[in-house]
Amino acid sequence: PAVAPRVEALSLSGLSTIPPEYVRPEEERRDLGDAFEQARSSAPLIPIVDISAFDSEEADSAAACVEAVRAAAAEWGVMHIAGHGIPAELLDRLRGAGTAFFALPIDAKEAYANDPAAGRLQGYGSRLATNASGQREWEDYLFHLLHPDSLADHALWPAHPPDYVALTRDFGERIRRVASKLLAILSLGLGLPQETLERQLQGTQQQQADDCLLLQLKINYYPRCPQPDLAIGVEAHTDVSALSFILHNGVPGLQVHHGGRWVTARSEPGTIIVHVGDALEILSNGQYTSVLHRGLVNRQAVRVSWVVFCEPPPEAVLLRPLPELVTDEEPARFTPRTFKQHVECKVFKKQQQQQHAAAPT
Ligand code: AKG
Repeated sequence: PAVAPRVEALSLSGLSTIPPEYVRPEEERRDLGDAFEQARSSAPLIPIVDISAFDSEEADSAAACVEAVRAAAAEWGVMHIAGHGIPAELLDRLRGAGTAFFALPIDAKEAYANDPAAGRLQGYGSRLATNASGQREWEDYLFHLLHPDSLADHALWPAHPPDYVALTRDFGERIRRVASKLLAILSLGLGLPQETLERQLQGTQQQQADDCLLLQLKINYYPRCPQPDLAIGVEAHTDVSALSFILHNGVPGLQVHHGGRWVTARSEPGTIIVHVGDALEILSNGQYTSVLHRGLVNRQAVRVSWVVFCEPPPEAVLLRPLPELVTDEEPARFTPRTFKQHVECKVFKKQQQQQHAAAPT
């Protein structure tokens, strides 16, 4: 298969001008820039919520936690969560394992190369231009299913470093529990019983041996970029997931769209960033906001981020606004669709827009 050039190789070649396929359209370039510079600008701060308060004996603390998560999910669609219960040491070791994989020579990483054109999405990759205008993103990544363990293909997970599999599997199980807790809090935030959202996302088949919520891991590796005002690491998008969880190596780059401007996420040690994705926006009939976000690059430091997408099963569940939330005043804002249909429709719409943008007028 045609192997995409690795952005890491380009960056290491010491080039001072990036190849034209990485140069974003002029309209998008207007507000791009070096992530370190953008991080210095004053901007409102993404809310930080301590979810350990949900387990408090005091009803007031638990209620305040529900309200804080609800407000962040509604007004921002993103929050830093503290009190998630995943030991800082495990998070550090997980980051160490991913960093050690990316520290391998490119040739060694190629042993894990994916091949999206052949339908093999899991593995080491770089985004090939799928659009008519042909732009690429300034990042390489490693992508694989994380949970349930019974569906994970550990042969596709890095064998180096040797603790990658055990650490990553442990992290997956713990993030799964955090997802359940957040879905319970978010259900209460909608004024519904706490099991509502998870039950809806899992589907109604009770007899399944496996968990129906899937977790996918994407480790993003953003090399240094000599022209960060022309390139982008990950272009602006909302996630198709129900929730996404993000860790990073402390280098700025993630920006979320809020109040008509881009806000750069700060490093809040010990917290995990959580995004509301499209699936939750649909179930909540728009009460929770699927946050538009993007990844910027910079001149001085490699950025690495770990994103876990928590998704419903592709076809077994119909995503639609919860009937309790649909009223005469608040009619359904979304038509029913499976997760798979939602993803396909989104990709199709984007291709159409890009073809339209690239077509001669
Ligand atoms: C993605 O991989 O979909 C992202 O949005 C990455 C965000 C980040 O690197 O912080």
